[in-house]
Amino acid sequence: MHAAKTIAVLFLLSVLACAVPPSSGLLANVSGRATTSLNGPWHMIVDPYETGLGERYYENAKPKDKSDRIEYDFDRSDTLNVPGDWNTQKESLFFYEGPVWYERSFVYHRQGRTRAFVYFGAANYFTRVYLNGKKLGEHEGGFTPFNFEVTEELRAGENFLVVEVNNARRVDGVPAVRTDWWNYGGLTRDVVLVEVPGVFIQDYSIQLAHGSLNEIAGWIQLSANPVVATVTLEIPEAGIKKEFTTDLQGRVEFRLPIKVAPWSPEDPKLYEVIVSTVGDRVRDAIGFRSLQVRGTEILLNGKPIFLRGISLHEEAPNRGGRAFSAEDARTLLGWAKELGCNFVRLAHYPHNENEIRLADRLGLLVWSEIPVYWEIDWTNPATLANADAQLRDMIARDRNRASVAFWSLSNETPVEPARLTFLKRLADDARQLDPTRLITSAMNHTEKTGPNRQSLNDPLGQYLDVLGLNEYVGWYWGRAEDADGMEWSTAYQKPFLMTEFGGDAAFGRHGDAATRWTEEYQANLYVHQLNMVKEIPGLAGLSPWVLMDFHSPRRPLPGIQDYFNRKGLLSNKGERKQAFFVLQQFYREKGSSAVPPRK
Ligand code: GCB
Repeated sequence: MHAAKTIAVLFLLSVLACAVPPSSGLLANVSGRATTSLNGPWHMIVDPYETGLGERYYENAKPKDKSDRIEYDFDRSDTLNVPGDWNTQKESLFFYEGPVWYERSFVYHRQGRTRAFVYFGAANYFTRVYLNGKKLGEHEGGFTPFNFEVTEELRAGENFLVVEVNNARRVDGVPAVRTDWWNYGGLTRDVVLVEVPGVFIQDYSIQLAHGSLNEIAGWIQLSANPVVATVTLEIPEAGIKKEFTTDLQGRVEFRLPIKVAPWSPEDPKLYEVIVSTVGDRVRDAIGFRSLQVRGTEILLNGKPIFLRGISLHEEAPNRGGRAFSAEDARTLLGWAKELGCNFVRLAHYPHNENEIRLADRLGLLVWSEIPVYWEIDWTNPATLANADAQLRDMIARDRNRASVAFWSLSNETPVEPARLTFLKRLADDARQLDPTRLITSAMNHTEKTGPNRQSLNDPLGQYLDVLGLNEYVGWYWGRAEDADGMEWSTAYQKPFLMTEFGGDAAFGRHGDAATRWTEEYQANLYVHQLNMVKEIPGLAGLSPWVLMDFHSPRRPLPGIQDYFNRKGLLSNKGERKQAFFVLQQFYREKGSSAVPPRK
C-alpha cells in the first residue's frame, strides 16, 4: 500500500473509533493484576479556603533554612484512613464540605514491568492528583474509578502522592446540590499502584452473545495502537483456549461456541477466565447468562423472572459512613439474601466493586445507577459530558459482571424537554457501550387515568428497555389503606418495576398502625403496598425503599431521625424492624412463582 493510502486508512480507522464515546483509559479488572496497595493512613490538611492551591501544598515542601516560611507540614498533620470518608473519621468533619489535602509517601522499586498507573477506586467529588510535586490530572465524579499513568514520574526509592479532594456541591455537578444522602467526602475507595508491561490488556468484554446460551461474543483491547499482537482467551472449565490476532487498533472481536452452565440466582456459577498477550496476563471470574425483554417480561436465560428486590445505599452497617470493604458488602447483601431477594437496586450511584463482585457470587441481579438525581443542569454541555463519563466508567468497570442487569440513567428527574435530550443522549451512549444490558431509569411522573388508577407517563420511557416507578402512597400522600385497590400501569408495553415505596420507622418505636414513625406504621404500609403490588398485571419486580437506615442531612427530626432517613427495613445497627418480616414473608410466597398472575 502507498504511504498516503496507509495514512488515509489509519485516519479512517481513527475517525471510526471516535464514533463511540472516547475511552477514559481505565484499566479493566485491577484486582486481577499486579498491584501495590496505597491504602492506610494518609496525612491530611483541611483547607476550607482552598489555600493549598496557591501555597502549593502539592510540593510537600520543607523549610530550606531556619528563616524559611512554609505554613503547612504534612508530616506533622493529622491522618485519615484510606479508604474511608472523612465525615465519619473526625467528628469535626461530619458536616464538612470543601477541600481536604491528602499526602502519602511510599517506597517504590520497579518490578521489571515497564509501566505504572495510580488507580483510585473513587474519590468524592472533585480530585486533583500530584506525584512528587507534578500534577497528574483531575477527576470529577464521586463514585467511579480513575487512573493516571505515572511511569515517567515514579522515582526509584521515596515518592510522595498529594491528592486534593473537594466535596463541595455544585449546581453543575452530577449529582447537583440537593440529594437525600450524605455527601461523604474523601478517598472513599482503595488506592493502588498497578504495574503493567509496555503493551498490556487494557479492557475486554466476554459475555454470551445477545439472546444466546451457547455462543460468547466479545472483544479484547490492548493499550497501544497501532499494534498487531496475539492475544489468548482461556476458559479452562469450558474447554476454551483460543488465540486471536488483533487489528491495527490493538483490538480483536470474536464469537465462539461455548457450553456453559448459565449463571442464575439459583446457580451463580462463575468461570475462571484468563486473557493474555506477550508479557501480560489478567485473570477474572465471569458468569454467563442471557438477558432480554419480551413484551412486559424480563427473561433471564430465556425464562421470565420476577425480581424480588430491595434498594440500598452504599452505607456501612454499624460504623456508619461510606461502605467500601468486602465485609460491608457481605453484611449488606447478606441481609438482602435473608429477605429472600434475587435482585438489588444499588442506589443512587455506582457502588464499590466488592459489592458487585459479591453480587456475582451470591446470585443477586444488580441495578447500577449514575447519580443523575432530581435537579440537574440539563442545558450545560459540561454537565452532560460529566454524566456521560460517569456512565462510561461505570460500564467499563462492571461490564463483565453477570449480576449487572440494568444500567440506570437517572432517578426522579423532572419531565421537561432539556432533560429528555440529556437523558436520550445517555441512553444512546449506554446502548452503544453495552448492547447487552437493559437500560432503565427510576421515574415518578404519573397521571390519573381513572378514579383509582395511575399511569406512569414519562416520555423518557420511549428510550428505555425497562421502566422503574417510585411511588409513596401511605407516606408522602394518603394513608397506607389508600393503596388498596389502586391500579398502576404504564404508557408503554415494556417491563416495569416498582423501584421505590416505603416509610420511616425508628427501630423500637411502637404504637398503632396509624402512628407515624412507628414500626407498626411501616409494617402496615408494607402490607397494603404489597397487596396492591401483587395485583399489578405483568409487574416484573420490585425494590422497596430501603434496606438499611442511612444518613441524610434532610432528616433532622430529633429523637426519631437524628439525620437518618429511617425508611430502612433494618436500623443502621442492623436491627430488623417489623416490616422486614412482612417483605420476607411476601418474597417467600413469591419465591416459587416466576411472574405475578395476569388479569
Ligand atoms: C425518593 C428518592 C430517594 C429518597 C426517598 C425518600 O423518592 O428516590 O432517594 O431517599 O424518596 O426517602 O424520600
